[in-house]
Amino acid sequence: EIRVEDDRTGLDIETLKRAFADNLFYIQGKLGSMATPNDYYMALAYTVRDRLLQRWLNSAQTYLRGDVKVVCYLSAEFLLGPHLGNNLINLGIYDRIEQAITESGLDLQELIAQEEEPGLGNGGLGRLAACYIDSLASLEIPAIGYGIRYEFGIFDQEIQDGWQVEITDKWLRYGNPWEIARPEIAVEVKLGGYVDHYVDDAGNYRTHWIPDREVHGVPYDTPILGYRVNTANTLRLWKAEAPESFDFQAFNVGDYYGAVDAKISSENITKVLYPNDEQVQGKRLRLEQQYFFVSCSLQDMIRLYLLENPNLDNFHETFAVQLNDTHPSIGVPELMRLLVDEHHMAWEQAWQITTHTFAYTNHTLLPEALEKWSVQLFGRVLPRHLEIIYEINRRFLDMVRIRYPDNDAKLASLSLIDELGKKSVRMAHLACVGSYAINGVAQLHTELLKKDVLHDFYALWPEKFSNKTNGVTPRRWVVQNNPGLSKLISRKIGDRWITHLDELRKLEQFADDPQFQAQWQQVKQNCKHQLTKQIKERTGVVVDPTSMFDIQVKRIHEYKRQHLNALHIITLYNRLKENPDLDLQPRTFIFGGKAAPGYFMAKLMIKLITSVGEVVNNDPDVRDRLKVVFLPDYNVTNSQRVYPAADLSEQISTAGKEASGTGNMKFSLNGALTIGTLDGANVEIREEVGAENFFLFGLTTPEVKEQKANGYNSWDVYNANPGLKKAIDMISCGFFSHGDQQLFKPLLDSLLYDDKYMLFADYQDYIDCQDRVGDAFKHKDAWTKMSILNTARSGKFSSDRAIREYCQEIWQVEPVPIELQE
Ligand code: 26Y
Repeated sequence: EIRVEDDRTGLDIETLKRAFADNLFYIQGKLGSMATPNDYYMALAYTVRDRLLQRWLNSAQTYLRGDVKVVCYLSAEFLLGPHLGNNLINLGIYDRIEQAITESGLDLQELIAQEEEPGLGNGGLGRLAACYIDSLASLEIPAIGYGIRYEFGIFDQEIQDGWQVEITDKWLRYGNPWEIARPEIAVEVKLGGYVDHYVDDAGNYRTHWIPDREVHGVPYDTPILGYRVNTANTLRLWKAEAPESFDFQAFNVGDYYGAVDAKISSENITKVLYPNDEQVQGKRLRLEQQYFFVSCSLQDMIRLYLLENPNLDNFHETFAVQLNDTHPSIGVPELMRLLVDEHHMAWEQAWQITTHTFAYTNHTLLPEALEKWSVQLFGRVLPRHLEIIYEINRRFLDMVRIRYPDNDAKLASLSLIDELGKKSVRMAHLACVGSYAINGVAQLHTELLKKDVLHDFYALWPEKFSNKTNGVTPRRWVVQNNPGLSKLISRKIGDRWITHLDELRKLEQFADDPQFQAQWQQVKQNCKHQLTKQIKERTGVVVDPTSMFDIQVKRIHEYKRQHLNALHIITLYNRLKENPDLDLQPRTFIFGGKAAPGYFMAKLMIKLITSVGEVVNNDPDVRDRLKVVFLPDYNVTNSQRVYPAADLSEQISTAGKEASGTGNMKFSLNGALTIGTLDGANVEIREEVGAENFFLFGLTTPEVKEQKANGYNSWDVYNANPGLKKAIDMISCGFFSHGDQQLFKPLLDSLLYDDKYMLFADYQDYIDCQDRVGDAFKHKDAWTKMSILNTARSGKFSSDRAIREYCQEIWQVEPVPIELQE
């Protein structure tokens, strides 16, 4: 019997080659002779997508029909990174596809490199959402990711004359083979207008919201395949469209342009991702974005629920809705509105359901990142929601009054409305009141939430609070990005570590084994070679792959203190100039990261780094021992070669400022040692890998507080520390700016006369610690042992572990394996 494998599902090499050729011809409409690399990429992407559709449809059907609880992860950001390589790995067909592509006369790596990554996020919070949906699928948990299909994601960064320049991210330009639009289940979202209250014929109080604008939300679905399982969950991103292609009424009275204008204004809602993280701007369009995607998502859940249930009474038993920070917290009054106004449920019952549906993750301690909306703006965009928030607040404060009689200060500090200054809605308070669970993202962060930022809520409801330390997916961050290391590990301990990352502990026994150490060093060296090549291609700078790769990649922020790192470079430079014979470990300092376009100080930090680089890299006295590289356009794709190549990971934020950090975990997993403060998850990384395998420096959170209380004065520190003074004076006198003494003045003034983030307080300890790092790096075997132990002991930082904790302790959901019937 001849078995003809289906072109769209078959996995043998011949079928894969034929499917690839078919897609090139029938989907891209190209012959091999005219195909571009992108055509080949698209043909391959469709070949792979075909092979996961069965899993995707079976998963969706199982969830719909079965009596299962589904996690809905609501996030304004999903920083996914490219899909192709990841899907090949999760499907387990990487090698076969590689062979099929090679036999077709092409290079798989080149095709993979064609994919424009969906950069639908800023940084940590968005990337965390991407790791979490990977783990949810890999753990076979029924889940839907809900978010926004931004037409333009995070901007592309170029460096011109040492400054950041922003370029529009046109990621959809050549089409997106991974998404499927579902216009048949589009929903309507209202905006603006006013509210009517009336009594209906049966004597019920009813509310009617008369909006002044309506937009359609069209879902675009992307499959999220788990690792070597049949589960393929859905990421459902909403695009805003005008309700009609244009407004016929306006058209008929002759206002064609007016009609098209209305269409443009509707579609504006999902045009572009706001590129600032941890700095609220309070823009109307941003509020519209948040409401738009949350309303679409909740309406979608209700639609799905009513397919199988007669009413909404047990909605919360089917859906656990996680709020990724306060960005989707408008969901609390929106679910109340849908239940009470649209489905005519009593307030008390609706509140019961709402407060058993939502759970809230906080991601920040910075006051400037806590969302507040002016009551005035809020009322204009969401008049009904403002009423509902006032009613939630009234009932909430009645409860507070019983708990704290005659305590106006308590009422003011807990209220959902900030009455000081410009009246505003506090979104974190709304999220706390509307959720049954509240969590921070690292132990220290959760403690600080309980003690400071959300202290009053903790006193009210201690049982709602818990910690869920962040994690990252080992599939992308080790298997995909570091194949050399993955193969070495699997040869030693098998490959169960990919889904049970704690098994990396089994590497501990080889940490002293000279042969294993040599192999480990070889892998690291290969990765450094590859990054060296990429640095040359992308910046023109030639670096020495045997030097220590000292790397800081993350968004540019004052609290993350990239400028402290720069002060260390200047200090080393000065030492070498003073003493050319100094026995100094050669180092390559690598930076990467974007600054929010409106964050002047962050942009100046980039200019400082590139300016220091220009001097250092071109000075023949130090050239062979120090190099400074600013890698432009740091994103998921460009990070791929970075983590595997690192010797040293810079995690140097002011203690008490970084909620968790996740880059720190990616570095440690890939065998980099960390130099870091006791901040965020650094604390737990150090606990896991052992204090002897971690370079600790800097003030602790209580010490920072104490110094500030005792009148910390950076000017005095500057005058008392000659090394620091010299570094600062050089910047100030124009040594790095062709004599321009004005250029860096704003940055220097902020350090000399305020130093909010305590750079000067930590300077000397940082320098001393870096000296220990330099000494340690000279002893190759001891360093390699520490590197192995970092990897071996980082299993805790898998997003699988984090997601298991969310499932058990917050969502109460269980795995639902998917059958793969043909
Ligand atoms: C409100 C708006 C301006 C805003 C937009 C984005 C506010 C904050 C953000 C993003 C915050 C963010 O990325 N926070 C990071 O979350 C990571 C995942 O939990 C943490 O590891 C990291 O410490 C934290 O800074």
